Amino acid sequence: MVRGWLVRLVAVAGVVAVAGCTAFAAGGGGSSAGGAGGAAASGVSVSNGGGGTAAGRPVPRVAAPPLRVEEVAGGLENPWDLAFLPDGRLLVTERPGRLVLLSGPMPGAEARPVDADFGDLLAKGEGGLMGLALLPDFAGSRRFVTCQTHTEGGQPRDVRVVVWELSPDFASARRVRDPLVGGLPLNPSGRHSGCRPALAPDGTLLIGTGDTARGAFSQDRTNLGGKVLRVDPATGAPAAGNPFAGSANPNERLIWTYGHRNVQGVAIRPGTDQVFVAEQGPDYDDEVNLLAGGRNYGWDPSRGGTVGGYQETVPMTDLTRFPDAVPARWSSGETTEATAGAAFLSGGRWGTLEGALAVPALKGSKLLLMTLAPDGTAAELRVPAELDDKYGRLRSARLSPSGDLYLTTDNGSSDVVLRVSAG
Ligand SMILES: [Ca+2]
Repeated sequence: MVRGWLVRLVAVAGVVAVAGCTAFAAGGGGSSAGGAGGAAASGVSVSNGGGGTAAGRPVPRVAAPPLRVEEVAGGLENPWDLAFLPDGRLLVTERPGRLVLLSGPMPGAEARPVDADFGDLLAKGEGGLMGLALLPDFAGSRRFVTCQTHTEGGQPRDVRVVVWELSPDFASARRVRDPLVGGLPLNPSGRHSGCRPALAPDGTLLIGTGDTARGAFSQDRTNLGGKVLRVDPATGAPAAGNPFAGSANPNERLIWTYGHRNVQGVAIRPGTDQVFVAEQGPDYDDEVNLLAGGRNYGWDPSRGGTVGGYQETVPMTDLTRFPDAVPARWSSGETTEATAGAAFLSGGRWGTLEGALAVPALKGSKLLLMTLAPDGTAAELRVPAELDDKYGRLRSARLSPSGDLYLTTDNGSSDVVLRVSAG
């Protein structure tokens, strides 16, 4: 992993050529959780281990304002994603293959199962029932999409996006289009299955996918793994304006961006058309990326097809092999947090955090709050004490219509949905 980190450093230095590179190369080790007190007042960097890097420079880790964190519902098992229904109820996916309805958005909400058939699901490792998004016409159609694994004859087949319709009494859901988008690769182990859907302001459906821990998939534009796809949510067809719309290959026509490792967070910056994704690095360099259609994000564990297997010592953004690859807007540096979701804070009540990108972390068991420059580069990082190693692994982040942040934990059998609001 150290070798990979150094390779990445050299690659970044070669292109960005920032004097600060030396400083953060030497920085290392140092502050883990907490310890941002003095630095917060002066606004100076703690260390690379504190705030990660952006544009080749350390990101200052500064103190976070107080937040209120409440448990909305508990007793859940690996809740992977959630969505806010128009009447205030919440729909939650559990990775083993269950849909759950929460009676409301506040603490004390009742959790009830929604009857739905997940008999074809492969619930294994990181795979199963994953991301969830309501379709724009949900109020009338009651339709939503999920990302889920699929088996045929008991054999792992693919990851697919399925359209469901919720019954009028909220008690059941049935598939109305299966798949809307299919053929995303699936590793029988479930590893790196992605998969996050998100509706963009232009009405298209974005789908962040995983490379399934296969070396060649991310750079192969005929393969749907390690990509962000952009489709028409009504048909599953390539969205108008996709960068490879003229390709003879039907998979390539679905692609918005490629060269990703395992995209699990997709968030649109309020008031803009900027789409940010969070993906996990191997033992270094979790990334937050700003998407640009048609661009390569530089992950290639096959080293240009010169090696077999899955060589995770390559850089998360290999600017030597791919000089045109897009550097990350934020990188965790020499350690990883396992960034697993993304949502922007908005609504007017967040004070200094208004507009920040919230990124929950699994391994890091914390919430990262990033202030971004207009070009998306991370400018400051905050880790609120209320969400630093207090609830275990944090999976997903979604902003409610009222502007509160909802998180899911991902610890196993006694998981919770959290409501986070300005303190
Ligand atoms: Ca990258």
